[in-house]
Amino acid sequence: RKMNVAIVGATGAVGTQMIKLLENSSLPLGTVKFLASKRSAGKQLSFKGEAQTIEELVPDSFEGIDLALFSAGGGISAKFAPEAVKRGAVVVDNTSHFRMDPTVPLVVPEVNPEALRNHHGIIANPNCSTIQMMVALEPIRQAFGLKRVIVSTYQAVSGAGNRAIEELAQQARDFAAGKPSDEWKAAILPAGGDKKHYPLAFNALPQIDVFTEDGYTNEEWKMINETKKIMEDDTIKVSATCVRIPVMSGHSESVYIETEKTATVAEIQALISNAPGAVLEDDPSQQIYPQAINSVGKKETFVGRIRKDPDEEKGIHLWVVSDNLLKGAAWNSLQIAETMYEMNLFE
Ligand code: A2P
Ligand code: 11C
Repeated sequence: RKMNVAIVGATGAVGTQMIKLLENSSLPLGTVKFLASKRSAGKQLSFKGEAQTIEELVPDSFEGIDLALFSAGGGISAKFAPEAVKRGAVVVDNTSHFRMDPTVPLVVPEVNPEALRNHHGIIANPNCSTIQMMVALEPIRQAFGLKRVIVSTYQAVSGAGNRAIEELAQQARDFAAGKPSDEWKAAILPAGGDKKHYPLAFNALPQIDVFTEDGYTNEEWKMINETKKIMEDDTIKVSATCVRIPVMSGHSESVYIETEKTATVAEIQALISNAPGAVLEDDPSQQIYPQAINSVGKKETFVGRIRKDPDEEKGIHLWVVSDNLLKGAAWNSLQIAETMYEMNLFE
């Protein structure tokens, strides 16, 4: 049967990518509905070459919808995802709102697709920086065990949405025009909801999302908690430092791991080469390594700079890059829906 699909946040940085991916999806599409705020209602977006009018999101938007992909912020998901489920839709939610709810599967299809079987209408899409790390680490975990992860991220501004992209672009124009940096406007970054704002252009901000009382940010806690939930192992030690850099799209990560069994670089490279969703780009002699700009528009996660720690026999360093709007958000969400369809999980 045909599937009627709604995209919530259709005008956003992630929603725009969801629409593009849906045009080429393996799902048997019926109707497609684009939902956003009142501000966008009545405007048009193109779908498969035809104009489609954006509608204002209201509870009844979900009448007759089979699949709703949400990416309009946690507050919107909190309020409207239950409304969609009440009306018979399956929700794949790209916000952090439901992720740690024990009744909600948190899924990276390459890692824990079986968790989808236990859904109660809502499936959570993990945080972008977590997802790409899972794609790289799961094959290593399966073969050699995983004891510890220490990750530092270099995250692109598109993770913070369209207004943040525009803020960085304007600062770059101001720089080019010779305007001093204390005159650049910063109203959103590092975190829309926080008190102070700093320019990102030609800068690095060690804050993504707001701080918790222990000195970590929410983004760092997402990487820690989500890793354990997706890998279904609370004993893995995880710590993270999340940093925003002036890149438009493509998150990069320096990942240090300690495995249970000793592995060689060649063994890790072979695992990554054969891993679903991963691409090995690792040849220092030819200066081959993953780069954020090369990841844009691709669904895969790119892994390179694989090397042993000089002092820790079971320690390995990797550089992991992926398009945060695709595998980190829109593609992982749609891939969850396609996987559920293949598993016959839509009644
Ligand atoms: P709109 O463009 O109408 O404001 P981004 O992540 O790029 O900032 O995008 C956020 C998305 O969430 C946009 O599609 C935005 O729509 C949507 N959104 C924001 N607030 C609401 C709301 N109250 N109801 C529905 N959609 C919303
Ligand atoms: C960023 N990771 O790059 C964030 C965006 O929990 O879904 C996604 C936030 C989330 O800013």
